[in-house]
Amino acid sequence: MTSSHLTIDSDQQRIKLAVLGAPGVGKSSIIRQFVNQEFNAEYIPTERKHVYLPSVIINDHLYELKIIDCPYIPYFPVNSLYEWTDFRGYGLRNATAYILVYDITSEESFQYIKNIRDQILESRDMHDVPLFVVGNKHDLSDERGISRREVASMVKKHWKCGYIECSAKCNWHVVLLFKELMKTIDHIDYGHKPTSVRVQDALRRNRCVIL
Ligand SMILES: Nc1nc2c(ncn2[C@@H]2O[C@H](COP(=O)(O)OP(=O)(O)OP(=O)(O)O)[C@@H](O)[C@H]2O)c(=O)[nH]1
Ligand SMILES: [Mg+2]
Repeated sequence: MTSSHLTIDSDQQRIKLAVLGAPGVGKSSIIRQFVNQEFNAEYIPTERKHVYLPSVIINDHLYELKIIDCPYIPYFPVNSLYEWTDFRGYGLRNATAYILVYDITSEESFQYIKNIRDQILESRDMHDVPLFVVGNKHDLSDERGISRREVASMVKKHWKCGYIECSAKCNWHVVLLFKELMKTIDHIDYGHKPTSVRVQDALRRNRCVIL
């Protein structure tokens, strides 16, 4: 008889992931491929916020994800007033992590995430808030608009962010990108915090009863 030795932390973590990028780069497609294993070739621009709530296990820790897929935002809300007036209810300013998606065939879409990153960094404390850059539409590599090496070196060396190319269409590296991001988040959560801090975190979240 086989048995699973997986032990899951009872202190389940809720993680809010905001997926941002220029129109049509494949944000919704990546999320739907990850959550529902489906792909639609027809382009239907996202017109209102969608929330996806998959759970994942990484390093034996259970995380409840809240993935935010929102309509294209022309700029990141630099303060909560802007968030309230222009992007009400998107909840972008307090995300646990950001996935910045560009289309590898479009240099313009990379420029968009460059600007959004600058705006995010200027407007909120990004300590322990990972940014992950994703070059989508890898199946269209022949039409690549911007050098992979250039982007990868800038993102990894200078931005100090994770970088991955994927194809939502072919379901290539989609799971890997979430896995890599969750590894980073798990490391932040468990990797360098002493136990006492973790216990205090749990207490603050009211998830721990002292007996
Ligand atoms: N070839 C190819 N097409 C893709 C891929 N991912 C998405 N697409 C197509 O690109 C178009 C836009 O995809 P969406 O997922 O709607 O893009 P989006 O970023 O959510 O767009 P907005 O909601 O308007 O911001 C659709 O026609 C998709 O079928 C991919 O990996 N390869
Ligand atoms: Mg969309």
